Amino acid sequence: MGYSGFSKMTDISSTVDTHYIVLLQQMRNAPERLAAIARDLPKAAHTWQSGPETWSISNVVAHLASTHRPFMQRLHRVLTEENPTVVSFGPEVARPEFEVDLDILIENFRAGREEFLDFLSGIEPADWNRPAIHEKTGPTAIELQVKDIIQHDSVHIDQAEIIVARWGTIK
Ligand code: NI
Repeated sequence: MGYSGFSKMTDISSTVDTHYIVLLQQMRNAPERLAAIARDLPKAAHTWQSGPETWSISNVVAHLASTHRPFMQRLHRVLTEENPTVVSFGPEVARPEFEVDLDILIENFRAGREEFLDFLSGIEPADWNRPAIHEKTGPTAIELQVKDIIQHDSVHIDQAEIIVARWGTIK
């Protein structure tokens, strides 16, 4: 799949502490994990929803891909402003797209994630502690935001696995 995590790890090891490399590697793994979940699914399953209000696996991947822009804008503010108050965003901002091929959605997620990782790899280790106030959850910092992204990935990867398991029971 053109995935070369170890060479990327070597690339950034000179500027980022090992601790942060582990976090960046977890972020880098997410598109690959979704690709693996989706790999053997027939096309009909890509947009299948278990109910009218639930997400398909395509919706999940599109949602994850669309979180990059608001997260990067937020982290750019934390880097350039002193303890800024940052606004909350949810699926209404990170909106799932429809009518886009799942393979393209996964590729968009991968490309956006690589761009995000390039951005994070350029941050000085000390800047990972830069503070901000999240309007809903309170004091935060770059490192905590990155951990939130990893947690958010994990929730939606679990969701994708459940969707695929349900598809398996109905077809
Ligand atoms: Ni979400």
